[in-house]
Amino acid sequence: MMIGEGEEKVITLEEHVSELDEELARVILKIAELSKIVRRELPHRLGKASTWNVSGEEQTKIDVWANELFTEGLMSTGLINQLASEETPEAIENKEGTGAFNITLDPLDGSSNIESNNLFGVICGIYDARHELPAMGRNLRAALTILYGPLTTMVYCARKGVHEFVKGRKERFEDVYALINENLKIPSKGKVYGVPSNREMWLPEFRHFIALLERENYALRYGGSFIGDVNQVLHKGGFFAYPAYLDRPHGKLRLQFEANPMSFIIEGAGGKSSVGRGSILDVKPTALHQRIPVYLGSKELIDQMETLFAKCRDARLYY
Ligand code: AHM
Ligand code: MG
Repeated sequence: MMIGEGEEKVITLEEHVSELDEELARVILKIAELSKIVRRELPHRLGKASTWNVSGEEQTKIDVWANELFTEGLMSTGLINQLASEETPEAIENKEGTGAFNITLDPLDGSSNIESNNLFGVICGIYDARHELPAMGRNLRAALTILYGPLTTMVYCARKGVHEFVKGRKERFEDVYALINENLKIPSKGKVYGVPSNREMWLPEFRHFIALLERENYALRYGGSFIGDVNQVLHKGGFFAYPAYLDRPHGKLRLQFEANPMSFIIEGAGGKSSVGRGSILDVKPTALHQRIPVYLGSKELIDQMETLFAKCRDARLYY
């Protein structure tokens, strides 16, 4: 359901999450608050940090600062038992052992897009504390993404549909996330696809599948921002992949920080995720920062892709 311009009633994120368990609602609201601080601070913190994260990627100043902000902000709630961030090698533990949740955090995914003012955002996974990190995506209690684009939007899924909010929908709600889409459902086929470059390193079956999409006039829309690229698939239907490559069989994206929360949202909206054969959410993790090939989107397309892959014995297709 799209909330129309003429509607009088604005439903805030705070009102919407009041249906959830109170502690879970508090964590989601805390992340929303922190995301607004990052939005405000962005223009003041441009530039490279001259440091590298655990995956060997150069960090921006805002990567480092946002990571500290989110980590301190979330741990200070007393609701978090373990917090793992894409930006730090190990998970942080709550010494009191009081927290109800374990959190995975990508505080600024796609931050290499900042320089050119393209899309990036926050990705968060929330597990009950009994699921120690690294955890299986199927055990997620909730996941959310925040997209810093022309609009600042937030999508959350807590096992009861996928809902989208925008910051500043009306003047008197300038600093508030307000509902714009409730129970988003991803179209079963779709219109767009997004895949990264370096085609000569794609596996032959993947190349074949993309050729099929191109023959059916799917439009290529790839911005190098996982949240942005998947958000358009969520709205328009279609396909996104960061696939296995001949020289990088695990692709680029990280299971805990990127693939699991996004797959949870896509599946929550009636789409599918895949690791080549079967859902990403069923992958048993082996390491906190492990990478994994990611295929997700409209149900029909993922089914079609898996059928094609199944005809081939190449183990690299199956992670
Ligand atoms: P990051 O976590 O270092 O920002 O990297 C993840 C980003 C994703 O948002 C995006 O899907 C991917 O990297 C793009 O990679 P590429 O530049 O290889 O297309
Ligand atoms: Mg990332």
